Amino acid sequence: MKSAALCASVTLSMIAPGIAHPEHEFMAGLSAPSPATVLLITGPDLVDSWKPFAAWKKRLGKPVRILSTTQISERYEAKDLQEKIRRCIRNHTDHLGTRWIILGGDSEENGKGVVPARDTLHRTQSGEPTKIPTDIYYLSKKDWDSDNDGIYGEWQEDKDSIDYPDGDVGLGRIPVRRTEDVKAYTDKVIAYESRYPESEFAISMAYASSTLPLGTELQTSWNQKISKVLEGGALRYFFPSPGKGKTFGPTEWLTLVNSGTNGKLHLKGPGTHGGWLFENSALITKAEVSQLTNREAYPIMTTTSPYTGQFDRGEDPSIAESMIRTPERGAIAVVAPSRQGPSSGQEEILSQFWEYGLGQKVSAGAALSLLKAGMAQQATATPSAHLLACELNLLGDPTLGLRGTVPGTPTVKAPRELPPGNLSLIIESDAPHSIVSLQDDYGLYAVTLADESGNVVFPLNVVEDSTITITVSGPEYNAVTLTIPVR
Ligand SMILES: [Ca+2]
Ligand SMILES: [Ca+2]
Repeated sequence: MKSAALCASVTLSMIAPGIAHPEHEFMAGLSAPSPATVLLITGPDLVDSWKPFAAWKKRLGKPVRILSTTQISERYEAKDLQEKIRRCIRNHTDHLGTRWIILGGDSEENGKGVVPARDTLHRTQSGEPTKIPTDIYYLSKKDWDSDNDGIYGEWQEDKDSIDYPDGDVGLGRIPVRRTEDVKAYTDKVIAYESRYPESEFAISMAYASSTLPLGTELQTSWNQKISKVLEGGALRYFFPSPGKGKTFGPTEWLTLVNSGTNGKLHLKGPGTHGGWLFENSALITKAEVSQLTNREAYPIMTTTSPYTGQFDRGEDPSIAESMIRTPERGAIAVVAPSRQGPSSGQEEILSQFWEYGLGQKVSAGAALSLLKAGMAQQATATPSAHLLACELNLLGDPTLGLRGTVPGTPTVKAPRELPPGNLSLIIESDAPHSIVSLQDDYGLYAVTLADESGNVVFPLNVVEDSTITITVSGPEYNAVTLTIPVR
């Protein structure tokens, strides 16, 4: 069977107005053997499990290359797996047009787990040496071990070989262990990108504090920052205020998430690996997460609560992992510290995640990278800022947009069927500037942007008895797919 061909002009003439981190940058890698906008690294046993996720992302204009740690280990020369992974990632970001890195597996201490983290050396506030899983190492141009002693990220000895993300590439870890975890997370991503609530959910943010009243100064500061980037939206505060008889405990927290009204959550307060801590030692743990009922209304969360994002422990899951892994409930992505987290003076750091993600409309992964790029100067100067840059992680899909507007579901018109041969396929929608992808059964693939009327023309050669699949998507839309038989 002859495979279908596309006119080159379609794929080469694309523009991406107003998108700071364009979905289409993989086209820069056209000369590469296999352009991969997204590189997903996982364990050999989970490669097949990730394929439906990759197929979904491809429809949305983000082709995914899946590589297993075994393949990377075989193809790259370096002294250990983590260094091979770093070199593989740099090869993809420097030469193959890759814009997002997904670490598609959990990590455990001492270089174990599905996708092991690189542990780097730090000192705690009391001066004790401590190792921290450092996923930004994987974006680094350098190897974090100047003195070549196998101890990475030493403050003095390795200083010359430590660097920070520049904001161009987004990275996230989806800390799954089993096929069921991958399936559950894939289902949540598809819901987030195609069935996102068409309500105030997108533009409502809740800022919750589990044990302390929030000061007016902090509220004013967040109001100023968030109101600039969440147009027409609302920021609401939740905290206990005993003087006014107001409580905010696990019950209120569950109600908050279950209400399906706040698509963005920030949580402040004490925490542990296993849960968020409230007054009177009450906890939100994995057990409470399993009782949530927020099906298909999955928020993006940031939290400054210590250890809630400690993905690398043998004991599993941490509370942030429960939030993203639990099927049909919880969150779609969580930015959380893997260790102590920000001091009270640094508490506002995560407001920048929202400012970048909503203000510059970049993906979750790029928003965290930009935040860290902004920290670089301080991190180079002070160990505590360096530690913070290493311990804040995005757990979840880094390619996701933060959804700063109420999305709509496009109405898409296309021919019911097509005759084989050369033709101009016209797709009409009510979705201006949407991302339109086209695929057939034989590997044909093109992505383009709809014009301001929502229309696209694909000049192509279609093959008899095949099926053309069209998907219309975008940051302001719920993705719609239709299929056109060729007869
Ligand atoms: Ca060293
Ligand atoms: Ca874990």
